[in-house]
Amino acid sequence: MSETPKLSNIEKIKMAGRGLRGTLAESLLDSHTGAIREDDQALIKFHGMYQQDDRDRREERAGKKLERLYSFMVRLRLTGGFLLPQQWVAIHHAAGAYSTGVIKITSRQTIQLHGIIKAHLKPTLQTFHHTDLTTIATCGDINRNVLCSAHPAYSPVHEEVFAMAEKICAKLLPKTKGYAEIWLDDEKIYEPDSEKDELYEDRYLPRKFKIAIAIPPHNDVDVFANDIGLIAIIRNNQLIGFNIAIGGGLASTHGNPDTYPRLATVIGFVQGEENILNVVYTVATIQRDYGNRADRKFARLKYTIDKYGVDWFKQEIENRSGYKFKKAKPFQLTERADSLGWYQSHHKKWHYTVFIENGRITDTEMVQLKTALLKIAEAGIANFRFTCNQNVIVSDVEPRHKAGITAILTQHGVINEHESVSFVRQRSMACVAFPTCPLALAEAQRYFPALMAKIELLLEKNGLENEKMIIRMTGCPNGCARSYAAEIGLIGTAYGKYNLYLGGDYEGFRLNKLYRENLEEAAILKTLDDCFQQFKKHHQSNERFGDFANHYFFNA
Ligand code: SRM
Ligand code: SF4
Repeated sequence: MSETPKLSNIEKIKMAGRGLRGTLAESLLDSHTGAIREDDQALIKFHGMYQQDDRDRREERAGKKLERLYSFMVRLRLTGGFLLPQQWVAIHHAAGAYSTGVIKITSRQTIQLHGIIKAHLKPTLQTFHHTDLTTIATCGDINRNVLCSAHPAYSPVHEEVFAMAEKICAKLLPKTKGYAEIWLDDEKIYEPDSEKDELYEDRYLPRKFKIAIAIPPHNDVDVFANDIGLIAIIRNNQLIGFNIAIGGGLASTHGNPDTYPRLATVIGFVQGEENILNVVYTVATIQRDYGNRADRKFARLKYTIDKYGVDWFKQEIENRSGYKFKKAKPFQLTERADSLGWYQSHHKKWHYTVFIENGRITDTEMVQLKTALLKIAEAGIANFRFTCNQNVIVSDVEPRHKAGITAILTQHGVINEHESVSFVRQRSMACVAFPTCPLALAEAQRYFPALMAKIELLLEKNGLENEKMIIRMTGCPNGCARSYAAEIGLIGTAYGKYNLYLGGDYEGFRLNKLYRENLEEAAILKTLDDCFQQFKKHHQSNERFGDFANHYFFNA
C-alpha cells in the first residue's frame, strides 16, 4: 500500500461529506447568494453539476459591486449516449424552462444544460427523474459516463457491447442515497452502515475516472483517451471478449513538463462477462489505493501507472482479481468520424446521423434542429444516440417511419445543411470554453466555426477540399474536445492565442506534437497554409495529413 499521503483539500471535503451530502441542502436554501458554499462546490460535482458564472459579465458585475452571475451546468448520465423519445421531450422542456435553452451534446456522448440558477436545480433534476434520467456521478472523482461506440448499424454485436457498458456503469455507481435525499426529496436516511460503499469508501477516487468501449473498426469513442479502454474483439460476427487498455488521459498544464497527455496501453485480453466486470472494478480499486491524493495534477490513473510501471499494475490487477490476462488479440481501428445520413442495421431498423456543429442543439433561421428533434421525439418513432463527435443519431426507426423522419429533417433544413458541410467540418470538434468554463484561456466553440470557414478556404485553395482530416480546438490544455488526439490540434494559451499541434493520426493511435506556440488567427492561417502546401507537394498517395505531418515536420 502507498505511504500515507498529505491529503489535498478536496480529499478532506470528500471524507467529511457524509455520502456526498456536505451542507448542500443548506446551501440550496440560502437565498442571499446565487452560489453554494465552497466545500459544496466540490461535492455537487459528484451529483453531476458545476457551479459556474457568466465570464462575459464578470467585469460589468464587479463594476456594479454585484456578485458574479452564478448559475449551474448540469450533465446527464447516459450510458453509451442512449436516450428514449419521452426523455428527449423532458430534456427539451427542462432546457426551455430552466437553462439557456441550448442543449449541448458533449464529447462524451451526453447532454449538458447551462445557465440553471440555484433555485431551478431541484425542478430540473426532478423533471429528469420523472423520465428515469439522472445526473449522478457524471462529474467528480468517480467513474463517469461509460462510453460505447454509438452506431447500431456499424456492428452486429452492438447491442451486446452496449449491454456490457450498462453493466460496467451499474457496477461502478456510488452507493450513497444523498442524491435522492437532496434532489428528489426522499426522506433523510443517512446511515453510514446502510450506505457502505466497498469501492469508493468515504474518499472516492483520487480523480475523475473514464471508461470507453470501442467496437472495431470504429474508434468514435477515442478509446485510448480513457483511463480504461475496452476494445471489443469480434470473430465471425461474434463477440469473443475485450482487449483492455489502461492509463489514457489527455490533459497537461502549460509550462509544466511533468504533466502530459497519454494514450492507454493495451495490457491483455479478457473473456467472460464476470471477468470483465471484475477486472474493470479491480483497476478502479488499485487507483483508489495507489493514486496520488496529495496533488490533483498528478492524480489521474496515467500518473499512477507511470509511477509504478505497467507491468507492476498488470500484475496487481491479476493478484487482486484472480484473473490471468490472455495475450491481447489483433484488432483494427480505421475510423473516428460519424458518417452522416441514413444507415440500416442488421435487424432492419434505420438510423440517421445528424451533424451538430460543436454539439449545440438550437434553432437558427436556416436550420430548426431543436424543433425537428422535438417533433420526432413527440411522435415516439425514434430513439436518440449521442456520439463522441458531439452528433446525434436519430435511431431505431422502423422502415415505415423513415419517410416521415426524412420529411421532418428536410422541412427544418437539417438535411439541406448536411449537404453543404465540408469533410473537415464534419470531423471537427471544439470544447465549450467561454463564457461558462472557468478554466478557459481562449475561445473554442464560439470561435471555431468562423476559423473553420477560413481553414476550408485554405484547403480549397490548395486543392485539398476532399481531404478528411480531424481538426479539434480546446480553450485550454485540458483537452476536452480531445485536441491532443487530432491530426491538427489548436489549444488555447491566452485570449485569442493558440498552440498549434500537428501529426496525430486519423485513427486515434498517436497523439499530436507541439508545432508552433501562441499563434493568433493570422499566424494560424499562414502556418496551416504553408503546411497544406507542403502536404500537397510531398505527400504519398493515400497518405493522411496527420501521418505526413508526423514525419515531414518532426522527422518522426
Ligand atoms: Fe472536460 C474540466 C467540459 C470532456 C478533460 N471539462 C471540464 C469543465 C467541467 C471545467 C471545470 O472543471 O470547471 C468543463 C465544463 C465546461 C462547460 O461550461 O460546460 C469541461 N469536458 C467538457 C465537455 C463538456 C467538453 C465538450 O465541449 O464536449 C466534455 C464533457 C464530457 C462528459 O460528458 O463527461 C468534456 N474533458 C473532456 C475530455 C474528453 C474525453 O473525456 O473524452 C477530457 C480529456 C480526457 C481526459 O479526461 O483526460 C477532459 N475536463 C478535462 C480536464 C482535465 C483532467 C485532467 O486529467 O487533468 C478538466 C479539468 C479538471 O478535471 O480539473 C476538465
Ligand atoms: Fe474548459 Fe479547457 Fe475543457 Fe475547454 S478544454 S471546456 S476550456 S476545461
